[in-house]
Amino acid sequence: MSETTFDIPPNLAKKLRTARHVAVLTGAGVSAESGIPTFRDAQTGLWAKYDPQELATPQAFQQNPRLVWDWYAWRRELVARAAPNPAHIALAELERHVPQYTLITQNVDGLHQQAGSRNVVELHGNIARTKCFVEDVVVEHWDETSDIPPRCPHCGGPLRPDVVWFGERLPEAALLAAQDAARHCDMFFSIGTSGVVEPAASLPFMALKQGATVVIVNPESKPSPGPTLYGLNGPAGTVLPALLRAAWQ
Ligand code: BV8
Repeated sequence: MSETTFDIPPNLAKKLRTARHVAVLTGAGVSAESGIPTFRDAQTGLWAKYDPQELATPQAFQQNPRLVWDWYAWRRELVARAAPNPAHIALAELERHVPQYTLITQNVDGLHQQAGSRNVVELHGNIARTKCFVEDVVVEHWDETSDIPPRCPHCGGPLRPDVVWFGERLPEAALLAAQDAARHCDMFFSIGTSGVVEPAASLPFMALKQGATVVIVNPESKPSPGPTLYGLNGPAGTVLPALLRAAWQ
């Protein structure tokens, strides 16, 4: 089967080969080729009529906890059936080539860790973790009753996914680590994100401002030839393996 290739600008490959500190920000587009719909894709099937920005909020959970719990249960099912794709695998391999590497993700699917990435900064939490809505502590075991959402075994409050909803603070340590990486890296990759949601969306600009080379990987990105801003407009599952081949083979 012919390997789908992508033309990587030679000077970009050279920059990556000699980079000291690489930071990467990923969004839903990196998991699209694993079969997980992005936020911009219409939510499929049962959920087509809901807007994620409406459901991923504390208000929606308080108004209709069952609906929000069921939406996440559906997404957890999708994630459980998904496997890392060549984009996740290339990003795990990149970590082995670069002296200092920070992988920052907006995704909550845990696929970067499944692909072997070690230093992963989860800005928006992880759908596989569950926490108490009242005590805000992670809960690992609870009695499966007819209650939906299930109840916290400590206080009886409703359980919720351990993800950051709109209007909620990001985990302090994760945000600080991401901003520190953006401020000190010499290359910053923004991969598979529409760059709308703050404060993640500001990270590439922080990197550009301090003189890092910024590379946008997105089928919708405008191609741009560098030298400090590159647009590689193709799917991450094709572009990233081609980038690693160009730099190290
Ligand atoms: C906060 C977890 C403050 C839950 C998510 C400043 C200005 C304006 C608004 C704000 C602001 N500051 C804060 C806000 C409000 C809000 C916000 O940003 N709103 C937006 C809508 C304007 N931000 C917040 O509320 C944040 N909290 O700031 O708190 C605060 C301070 C003090 C006290 C209290 C509060 C919290 C934001 C986190 C929300 N949680 N996720 C869950 O998953 O259910 S956000 C969620 O949506 C994702 O995590 C992600 O961040 C975002 C979706 O974006 P993408 O990942 O980019 O996905 P998208 O579908 O949009 O795009 C996919 C891209 O991939 C596309 O470009 C496509 O072309 C591309 N693509 C497709 N296929 C491929 C591909 N690319 C490569 N390869 C492919 N194959």
